[in-house]
Amino acid sequence: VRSRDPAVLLDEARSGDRAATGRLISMVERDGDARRRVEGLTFPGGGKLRRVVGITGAPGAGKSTLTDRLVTAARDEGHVGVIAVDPSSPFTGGAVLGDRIRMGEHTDDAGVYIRSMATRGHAGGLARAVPAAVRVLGAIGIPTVLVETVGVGQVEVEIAGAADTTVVVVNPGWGDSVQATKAGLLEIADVFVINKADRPGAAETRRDLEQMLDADPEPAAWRPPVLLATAASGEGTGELWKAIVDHGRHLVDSGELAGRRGDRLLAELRAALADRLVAEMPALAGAAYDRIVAAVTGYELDPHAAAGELLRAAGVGHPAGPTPG
Ligand SMILES: Nc1nc2c(ncn2[C@@H]2O[C@H](COP(=O)(O)OP(=O)(O)O)[C@@H](O)[C@H]2O)c(=O)[nH]1
Ligand SMILES: [Mg+2]
Repeated sequence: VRSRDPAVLLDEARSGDRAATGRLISMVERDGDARRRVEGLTFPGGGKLRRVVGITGAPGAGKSTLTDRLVTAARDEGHVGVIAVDPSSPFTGGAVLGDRIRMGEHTDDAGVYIRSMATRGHAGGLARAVPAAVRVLGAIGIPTVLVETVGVGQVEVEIAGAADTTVVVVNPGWGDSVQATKAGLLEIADVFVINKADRPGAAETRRDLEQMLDADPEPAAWRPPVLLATAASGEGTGELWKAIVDHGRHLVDSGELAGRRGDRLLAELRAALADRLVAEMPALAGAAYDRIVAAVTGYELDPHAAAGELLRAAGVGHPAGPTPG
């Protein structure tokens, strides 16, 4: 029986044992001690990632087909990891097979690690597990990670935003009906790609997107290029990879890479702190805990004020104020 010790698994994963890699990622998917140990072991190594690319867009836009093409392009630089968070992804068609997800020609390539991650319970957990899983891949020596997500919900956009470079995939005709989604995706896009350019309307969609970028009142130093691609045939996908590499160079040269990664780590720190405070508050606040919770559920005290009371009761808030009841 294989050891479940994360340190042993990490050694095995580093020497190319994909099953061990899968075990480590399964550990970070589940909350608990094992996850914290894996995080502790993989954190420094996870910082060595050269490139984390998010590929996001509506279901059916062609994200998986594009990702498959990008893996081929990225292989020139070394090993590649793929994390597919898209539940509609064909990668996940073999979910019962666990990690052994079918992905075109790459299945037999030992330099490509493909993994699907599903929303287990609440989607918020996934937003935390994905960056941890990406760090596992970095820590075992994979320099390039592609993360496919459906860019619809807030959490998905959050996950997509956890990449260094975010590619937003749209199709010809996109934008006619999705005004609301547009704004959110515009905000996170470093590169736009209009996939299925073999269909009519690609040029119009490109013009539409360029106009929206022109209208940006505060244009950033990097203007997202708007590319056309036909993932099905591979046309335009080499240019897409080149745009990703260009953006990566911009991030390094401008110092923005360190800034973005730092911001993300701070967000993780805040989330972890909030989790721990919530979990440990009953013990910290002692007898006051139940009383304050009852005051909230009884409509006597608003949740914000109650949070302040709890911090005071725990001895970590501002000096004592009046407590309810
Ligand atoms: N016509 C056309 N179809 C494509 C293209 N790229 C992908 N598709 C098809 O679009 C469908 C959805 O693709 P998929 O990659 O699974 O999209 P995802 O849901 O965004 O991951 C599949 O049937 C693909 O074969 C393309 O460039 N042109
Ligand atoms: Mg997909």
